[in-house]
Amino acid sequence: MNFNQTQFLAAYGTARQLPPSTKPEVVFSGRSNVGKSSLINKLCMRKNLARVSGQPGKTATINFYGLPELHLVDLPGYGYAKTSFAEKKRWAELAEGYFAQERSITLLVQLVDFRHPITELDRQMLSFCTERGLSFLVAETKCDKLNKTEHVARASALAEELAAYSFTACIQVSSQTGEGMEELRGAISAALS
Ligand SMILES: Nc1nc2c(ncn2[C@@H]2O[C@H](COP(=O)(O)OP(=O)(O)OP(=O)(O)O)[C@@H](O)[C@H]2O)c(=O)[nH]1
Ligand SMILES: [Mg+2]
Repeated sequence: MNFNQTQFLAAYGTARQLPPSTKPEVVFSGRSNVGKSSLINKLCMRKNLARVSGQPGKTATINFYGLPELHLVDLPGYGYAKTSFAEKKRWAELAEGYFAQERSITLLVQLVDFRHPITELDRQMLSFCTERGLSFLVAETKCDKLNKTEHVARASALAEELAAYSFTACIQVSSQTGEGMEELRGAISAALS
């Protein structure tokens, strides 16, 4: 699959606007600022395909990116503390609206920050994926930010935090160094076949 041919397709501000699935969808979910947009850029070997920002809550729409074989779906991030009630409602409408539809979700990539314990909202999302029987994998982001000792400690702690959920793979990734990208591309290709 030629990930570098990915093109931006559209941004949707409400779930109602979403067109029916026309291709298998690979969905990226995770809390605000965890690195979803950065991961999509690195995965596709592109600098500015998805908007990245140090300010959480950058992606406030559901963004679709197209490859010949599939669509990549960038969901807005959840759980940013300073988000207003109205914005939280908007997130819920978008994300819940997306999952309430009959969509051909081939794979969900759940991003969690490698450095920190998973949050309550991460757990809710992981439970949702597990209960719904979605095929999903966990991408542990920003793994470049830890030294070797911290890395080992977090890897085993995170394995315990994630033990209750039925994901198919767990991949340490970095959008800085590119770590884990080949594995992630392989998992996406495998999910399609
Ligand atoms: N060091 C490091 N920084 C990263 C990595 N991934 C993302 N970042 C940084 O984290 C910040 C947020 O990244 P985004 O990709 O915008 O995060 P997002 O999940 O799309 O955020 P929302 O759109 O708000 O939901 C940016 O400053 C990125 O440069 C990574 O793997 N390593
Ligand atoms: Mg984003």
